[in-house]
Amino acid sequence: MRRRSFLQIGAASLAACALPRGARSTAIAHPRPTPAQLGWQRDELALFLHFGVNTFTDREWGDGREDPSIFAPANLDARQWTRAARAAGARALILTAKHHDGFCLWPTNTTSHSVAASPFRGGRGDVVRELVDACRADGLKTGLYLSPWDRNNPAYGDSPRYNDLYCEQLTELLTRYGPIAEVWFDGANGEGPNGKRQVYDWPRVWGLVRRLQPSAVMFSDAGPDVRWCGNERGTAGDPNWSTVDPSVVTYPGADGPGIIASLQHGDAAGTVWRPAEVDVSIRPGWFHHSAEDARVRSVENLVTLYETSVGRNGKLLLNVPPTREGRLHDVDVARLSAFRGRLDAMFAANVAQGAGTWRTTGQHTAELELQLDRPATISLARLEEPIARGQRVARYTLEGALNAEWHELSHGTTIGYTKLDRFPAASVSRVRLTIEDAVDTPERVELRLYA
Ligand code: FUL
Repeated sequence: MRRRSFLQIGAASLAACALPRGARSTAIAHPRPTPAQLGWQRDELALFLHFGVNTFTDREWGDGREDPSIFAPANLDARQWTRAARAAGARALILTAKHHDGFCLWPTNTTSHSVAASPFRGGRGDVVRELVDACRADGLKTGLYLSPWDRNNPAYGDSPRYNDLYCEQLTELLTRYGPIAEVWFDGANGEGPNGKRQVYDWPRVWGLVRRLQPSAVMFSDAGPDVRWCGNERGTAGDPNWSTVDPSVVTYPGADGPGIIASLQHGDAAGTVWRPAEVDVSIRPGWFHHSAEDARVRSVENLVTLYETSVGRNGKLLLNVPPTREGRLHDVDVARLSAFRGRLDAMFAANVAQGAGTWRTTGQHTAELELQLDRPATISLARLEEPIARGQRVARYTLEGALNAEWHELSHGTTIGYTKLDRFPAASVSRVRLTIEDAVDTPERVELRLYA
């Protein structure tokens, strides 16, 4: 289910993301990530777990009228989820504690529409607790998705009353379970069971999370810490700045062409650091449907997702939905570990060994030249900026030479945390990276080269 149609990004909106003149002054203090944002980005991959009554009705969006008695995972094993996540090299898991249908996977005091009214563990179950415990046992971070849109709760649309209830739910989730690394605010929004539309109090919600879990990052279209990448197809924009103009997307669910462009590309002159999270499912749907068991993404497809998310300065949030059993499907589990195997093989042998020479050639330009130990055939480059000091590079060219003559391997716009460039295999003994434009004096870029 798509929450909005993806708007074609035309030349006009791309132009809006180009480097504006005003961004060129070194007097501007460019934003930098907080330690939490930095840790979030360095994790590279997290798994998303869509699980709830939809798993049992075979739907993508429940309408809130589901009977809690249908929630009956027979063999729920959160350690199976976390082991699969580890095998995939993921560092965090984010669970839909409540999806749009309003069914709560923890025994909340705010509504009877929860696991407490289900047969799961005899009505004494708590899926959030089981996830948190499993994550702790396997050294992973926990994240929680709490849908703002609630199609079950009668208070929804009665704005102040529902805002209180939503904050109470958040308070339960953020005080009962120890450290929570990420809180996920979905932008999908519709009417409540009473036909009313809700007016959210986002400043209150964000303030509450900050107070209860100061080290957590908050995701939404409007951040405040990490932003939606603007589509659910697994591709961050190119360019993709981690800096944004906060006046463009001000609340989750805002829509419009300028908004999608801003989510996809960020803004070179942006005044806040708000990197892009790329949420995408391993299957056509977000929830498990056995009819889709043969439609799990291939390893090649997952590698492509990695390249268009992490490889474009984003973070990959890959959804792998538990089945009615309460376990990840064998096909998905096998695909996850094969995916990691493929990535490990891809990055096993960096031929760019030895020190290169980095030269700043102007206020916004620089050059890195590497002499390889011996000639090598390469087809993949991994570029990394030291983003703890911000994101600076706006345009670059990568060239290689075997003898005297240089030829272009790739060129690009932003780099940020990581930029991955694939190009036709080329034999080289020297490689040169030219930074042609930057929003500030470029810092040394790390360059790795692979076959
Ligand atoms: C969307 C929701 O409507 C989908 O069901 C899913 O949760 C996805 C991650 O976000 O907005």
